[in-house]
Amino acid sequence: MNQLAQLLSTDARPSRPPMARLTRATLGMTAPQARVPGFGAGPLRPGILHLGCGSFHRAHQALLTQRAVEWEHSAARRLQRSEPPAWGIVAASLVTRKTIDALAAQDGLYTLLERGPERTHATVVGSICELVYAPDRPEFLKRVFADPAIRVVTLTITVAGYCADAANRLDATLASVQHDLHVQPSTAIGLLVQGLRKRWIDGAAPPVILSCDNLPANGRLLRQMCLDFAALHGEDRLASWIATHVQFPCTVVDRIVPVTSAADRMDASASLGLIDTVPVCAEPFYQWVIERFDGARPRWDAAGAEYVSNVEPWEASKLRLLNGGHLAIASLGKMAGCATVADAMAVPGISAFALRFMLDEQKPTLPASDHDIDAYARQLLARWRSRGVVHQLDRVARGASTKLPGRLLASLRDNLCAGRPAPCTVLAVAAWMCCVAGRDDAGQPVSLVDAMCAELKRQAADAVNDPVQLVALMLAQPRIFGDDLPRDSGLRRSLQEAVAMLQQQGVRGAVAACMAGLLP
Ligand code: CS2
Repeated sequence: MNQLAQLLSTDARPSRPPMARLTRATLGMTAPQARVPGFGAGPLRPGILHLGCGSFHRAHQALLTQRAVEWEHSAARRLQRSEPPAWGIVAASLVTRKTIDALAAQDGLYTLLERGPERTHATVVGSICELVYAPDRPEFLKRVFADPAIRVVTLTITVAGYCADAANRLDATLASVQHDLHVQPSTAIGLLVQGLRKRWIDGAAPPVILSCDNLPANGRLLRQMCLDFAALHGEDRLASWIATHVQFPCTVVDRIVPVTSAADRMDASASLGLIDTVPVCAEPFYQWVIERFDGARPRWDAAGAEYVSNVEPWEASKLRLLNGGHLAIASLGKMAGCATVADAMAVPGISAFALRFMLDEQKPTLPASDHDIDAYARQLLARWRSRGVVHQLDRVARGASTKLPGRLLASLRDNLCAGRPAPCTVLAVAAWMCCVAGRDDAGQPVSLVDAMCAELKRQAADAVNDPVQLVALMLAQPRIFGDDLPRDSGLRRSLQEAVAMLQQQGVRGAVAACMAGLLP
């Protein structure tokens, strides 16, 4: 029996009463060192629908919503105003039911462990007021969407959830999109259009749709996907209503949120004095930059979010330095046999490599702004090196083929066009290719969860020792490399050299060669 199961078990410690489960009824029993929602134990009235109830949402938007609502409640008390607006979150999961069921057993409550280098703070988050596993309750989800009380719909559905093709249009060749169009909606895009259609028919105001995924121009992309879906469904008038009336602000979200481990579950339960089977943990840092929009919204700004007129400078530095850096570190780190980001950062040469990648190759591709990119890059090194959170490389590398275009290849293109060499980026892309081929420096298998490239992995395994064939196979994937990069013979050669260097010298040797200017 594992430790948590022992805590849950009634007969494991007969002399002590078993620990109770975290619920709204037991919230008052929480140990004093844990913060609890400042608005009391009862569920908030719904105001937000969230699609994609993963740990990132729970460590980020759900926490900031809690803080915003706490702020609104205390302002209302201070000013002796009536009850503040309702901003409870109806959290829907579209693909997995496990977390939803576990959260439902805790009335939507869970612990957020914020792990700094020295201390961990535990906060019970209570902003989720209802939970739904969408495939089980499609009618309920429709009713929630149609409810005018829902003024904002937020999304964290991962890059793949947008169903976009290489040209950033809805990929109608996907089976999920075909199913949505001809049977019934189950993707986020299909569900959004279904919900918006109902508001349109009802003559009701639409909610604001807020993408919180790490994608370039995430709001504009989401809008395009919805317009394409409505058009493909033969609903041009709906598409034009969406185009005119629905706001899709762009956002930039940032917080490192590792996979919750058994130790986190034990820690959360120990700091609460109550069993919590679904805590989340995160680094202390968080950032949320939101393009200004009209209409009601929670006071997320009082909780640390920023409303700005143009998110582009934040977006570019976040995607290219943080997420691009992460992907580079994950690909090299996995090849070096490391398990976590902090482990990879400890491999000789990787820290200096990461800094050069950010300052020499990513920074020149960023739009002009007054952001201090050098300070940002150094702060990132500290965040990546921190052993406060255990951030698994497997998680960063998950779905890498969908992350590569926005995080590494966009800047590579910019650098190629400007005639600037980008050896660190080339080495990072080569390391990803070697990961797909499936053997690390020690000849051990590399695990890479990437639903979009299962077939590619099978083919790459045959090319594991042949740089020319491996690079050719990879570049022949237009979904990842478009049709311009494969035509660049200089890039092809650079990638072949980098792959060969990784195969002969391993990650340490290849990174050293790159830093010494020996890789193109
Ligand atoms: C990571 C991100 O897994 C990944 O792709 O780069 O999840 C990263 O941790 C977050 O964007 C940090 O805000």
